[in-house]
Amino acid sequence: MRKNLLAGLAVTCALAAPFSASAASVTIDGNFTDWGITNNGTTAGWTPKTGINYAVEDQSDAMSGFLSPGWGGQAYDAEAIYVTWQTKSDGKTYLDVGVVTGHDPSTATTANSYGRGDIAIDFGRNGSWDFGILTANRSATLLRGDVVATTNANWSTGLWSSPGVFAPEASPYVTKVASGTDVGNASVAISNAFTNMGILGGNHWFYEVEIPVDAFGSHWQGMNPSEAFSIQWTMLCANDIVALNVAASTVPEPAIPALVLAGLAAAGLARRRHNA
Ligand SMILES: [Ca+2]
Ligand SMILES: [Ca+2]
Ligand SMILES: [Ca+2]
Ligand SMILES: [Ca+2]
Repeated sequence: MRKNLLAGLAVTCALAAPFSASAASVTIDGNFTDWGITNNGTTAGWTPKTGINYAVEDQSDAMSGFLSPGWGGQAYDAEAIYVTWQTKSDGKTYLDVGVVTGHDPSTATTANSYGRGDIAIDFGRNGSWDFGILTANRSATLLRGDVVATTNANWSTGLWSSPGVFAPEASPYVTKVASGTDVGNASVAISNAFTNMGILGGNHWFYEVEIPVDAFGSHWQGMNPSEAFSIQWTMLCANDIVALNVAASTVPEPAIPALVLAGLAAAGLARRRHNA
């Protein structure tokens, strides 16, 4: 009987495997329509497809341009971040990240303007930033698309020590990778400017990034992260930050529980019939 039950589960799991591969399949091309995001001038346009973790913080030039922790209005508005992961036909799992911002990616870093920052990931959510994914070349060897293993000392930080408090020497907000160990290669695409995103107006840009999870070592086991993580993006002043906390298993995989339950029910039914 027990053998039959296990055999039933094995069949069920085999059936379930293809469904667990992906909460959402996206292509890294700078186009956000595959995420279910729509620039149709509505608040609902920010909402992605089911199974994608996301946070939206769309702001405008109102409130004297205050964005928290800094100022700058739409030109420094970090607006939304999206996260999902998928296992592709090559058998490898990839973490996919999307960011929408009002900050022009081509903004130069000068006396009073600040360029784009990198994506930062803190596995374990313990305040230690473990990886950066580079959106631009940062040194002779740390280049756009590199996945870099870091400690907090490897990161540059912003202008603010807390919301509204200008204190660059005491800023806790990580912005770009300055040094660290290159552990992998991500795909990075950045869109051209687009409009009609949400209801607050302005120009917007979309960053689309895909990271092979083997770069994360023990922080990722098989198809899912082995621990909760924080992920964020900002620009080099950190005037505004979009961040998301992701639980170790937050991507809905309804096909698995349903099929496992069906398998258990079938196994139970078989056992009752056998006993009868
Ligand atoms: Ca895309
Ligand atoms: Ca905005
Ligand atoms: Ca914002
Ligand atoms: Ca950490």
